[in-house]
Order: sequence, then C-alpha cells, then structure tokens
Amino acid sequence: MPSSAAIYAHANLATMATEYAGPYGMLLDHSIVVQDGRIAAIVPSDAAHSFHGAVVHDVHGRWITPGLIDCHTHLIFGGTRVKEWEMRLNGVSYTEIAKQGGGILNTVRSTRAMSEEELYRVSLPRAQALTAEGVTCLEIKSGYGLTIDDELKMLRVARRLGETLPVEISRTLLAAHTVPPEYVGRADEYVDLIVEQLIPIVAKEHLAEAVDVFCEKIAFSVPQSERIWHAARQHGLAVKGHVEQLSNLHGTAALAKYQPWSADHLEYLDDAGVEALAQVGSVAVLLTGAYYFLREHQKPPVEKLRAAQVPMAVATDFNPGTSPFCSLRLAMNMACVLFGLTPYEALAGATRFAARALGRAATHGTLSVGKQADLLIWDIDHPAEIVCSLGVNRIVSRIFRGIPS
Ligand code: DI6
Ligand code: FE
Repeated sequence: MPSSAAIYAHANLATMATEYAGPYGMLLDHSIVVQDGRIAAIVPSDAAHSFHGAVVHDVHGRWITPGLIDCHTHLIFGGTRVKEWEMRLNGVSYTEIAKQGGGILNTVRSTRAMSEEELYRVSLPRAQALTAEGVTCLEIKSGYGLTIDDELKMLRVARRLGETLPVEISRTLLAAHTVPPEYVGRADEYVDLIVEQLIPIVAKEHLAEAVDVFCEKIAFSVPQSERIWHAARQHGLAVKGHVEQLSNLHGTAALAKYQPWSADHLEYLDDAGVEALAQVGSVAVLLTGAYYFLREHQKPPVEKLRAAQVPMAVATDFNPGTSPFCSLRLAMNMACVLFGLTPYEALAGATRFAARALGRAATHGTLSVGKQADLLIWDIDHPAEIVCSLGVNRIVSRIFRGIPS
C-alpha cells in the first residue's frame, strides 16, 4: 500500500450509512483506511494490520462521523439588520418591513456597495465559523446583488472561499430572491433578465450548480418561479426552491415537476405538497433558525414527511434577516427541540440527506468505501452529543479530502 495511506484505528464509527443496521449506522472498534482523499476501506480494528505501509493513527475509541454539510446558507452579505430586529420586537412584521423597502432589499443595498474583496473579507470569518464546528461541505447562495454584475460578484466570492478554505462549496444562483428596486412593478421583466441573460452566463462560466427561487407573495409567483426553474434545467443546472415559508402558494408541487435537489423551508406545506416530494424523491430542507428567529408558530409537517419517507435535511439558512445563526449544530439542536426530530434524524439531516440535497449522495455524507474522506473525530461518548450540547467544541481532528485541516 503506498505511503499516502492513513489508518484511523480503534474508532467507533457513526457511518450514517444504511448498509450498517441501526441508527447512526454504528460500527464499534473499527478502522478507516484513507488513501488519495477517499475512504479506501472500513474494517474491524484487528484487521487493520494487513494494510502495510500505512500511517496508523490510534483514535483510542473516539467517535468518527462524516463531515457536516450545511446545504442552505446565504452567508455572503454586507451590513447587518439589527435595527429591523428591534422593529420586529416592537411588533412590526417581517413582511411589513419587506413591503417598506427593508428586509432583503436593505441587505442588497449594503452588498452592492461592497467590492468583491470587501465582500470576501466579511464573509471569510463566517465560513470559518462553520468549518471550525465540523462543516466540510457548504452551500452558498447569491441573492443580495440582484443585478447581473452583483450576482456574479457574489458567486465569485463564494468560489474564492472554496479555493482558500478547507471546505467544498456548492454555489447556487438566487437572483430571484426579491424584485430589485429597478424593476418594481415589472417583476416579469426581471424574470426575463434572469432567464435570458443571467442563467446562460452562470451556466457557461460554471459559477453555480443550482438555481433557487423565493416563491412567495412578497417575492415571485408560482408561474414566475416555474419559468426560472425551467430555464435552469434547460441549461443543465439543478433547481431548488424557498417554498411554503410564509404562506402556502403550492410552490412545492410546482417545483417537483423539475426534479429538484430539494424543497426548502416548507412551514406551510400541505398534504399534496408532501405527496409531490415523496413522488419525486427530493429532500425536504428544514430551516429551524428562520422559524425560531421570526417567532413563527406554523411548523413544517415533520410527521407527515417522515410517514411519507421524504428525506429531511437540516441547514442553518444563515442570513442577516431571518436566521443570523452561523452554527449548524444549533440548527440541528433546534430541529430536535422545536420540530421533534430525533438526534439521529438531525445528524442524518446534516450529513447523508444534506449531501443528497446538494446532488452529492454518491460522494459525500456517509462513511462509505469510495466516498470522499471528509471525517470528523470527536471526543464524545455517543453521537447524539453532537446534537444535544452546544458551546464546547469536541472535535479532536477534522479531515478534509483525506488531509487533517
Ligand atoms: N427566506 C428567508 O428566510 C431568507 N430568504 C428567503 O427567501 C431571508 C433573507 C433575508 O431576510 O435577508
Ligand atoms: Fe434561505
């Protein structure tokens, strides 16, 4: 075996893979062999000596999980929205603030005013906060530029974060986040711009893998959203949607026609929407931070999603307005406390199903032979601790593409 191989021996594994029975896909006292950035073998510890020439790291019974995956963030933005938070605590609603030109448009103004370099500098510590708590794969959306140049600027910043940090970044075009001020009363013309100009450029320059739409009364209608999803698919891009967050527009059922990677938020999802997701096999992404921070009362239909066997992912939705929380473990904890997921479901939602929500089920999200070697070694007694307790970082080692980082 070439010397590039490393063995993490005497570990307890939460593989999160279905090939091993039981919650967490647990394997006690096993070894993982890593070679050329991939998982080359998973064997009982007493069989690891047969891999001659590999560097052996004794893990001493600690737990290894797949790297965490945050499959929905808006972490590139300028400015803050603390004043709007104060307004909301004084009784003004998020929708009302948006109608008055605040909300997303507030952040659009600050983001447009920043150079690419400045935007990179303010976004870097946010991405680092996620990598420090174990995130090895991260989705980042545009959506605070809303001009061709400013949307491309955001996507280039996302690309640079992936080039400079030990994290894989999946970029998503969210030009349809809200109608920009230049197009008020002419939303269809802005959709024309996205469909005819922005999507073709982004596809040609490989600046995004997917296209997202905020399908909501204060943003884009179902027919407008469908034009965008259709164009994205025509250009070979994946699709996803912010659907049924603040009201039920039946956006999920419309989205399901385009084989989406995921449908996100879903607080107001109805039975037909659950059925549509089950039929198409897409992931339901639960965003606990926004539910909590907006003090929503309507919860996504978790029991119905579970009964219909719709895979559920959990993500931060990190953004300045509705989810200013840059912690995936916090989102997982809230998924259990507020939405009733089990700790196992929450961890699966930030590994196996988050990988699927980013089109990476074949390569990421579980400890499986052949997958990318993104691993976390934890000083814990049980994997549920990753979800239960916050504030103390229990990661002993973080391995990204086979390299400790
Ligand atoms: N739904 C959300 O919760 C975020 N985007 C979206 O479509 C909010 C983004 C913001 O308020 O800045
Ligand atoms: Fe979002």
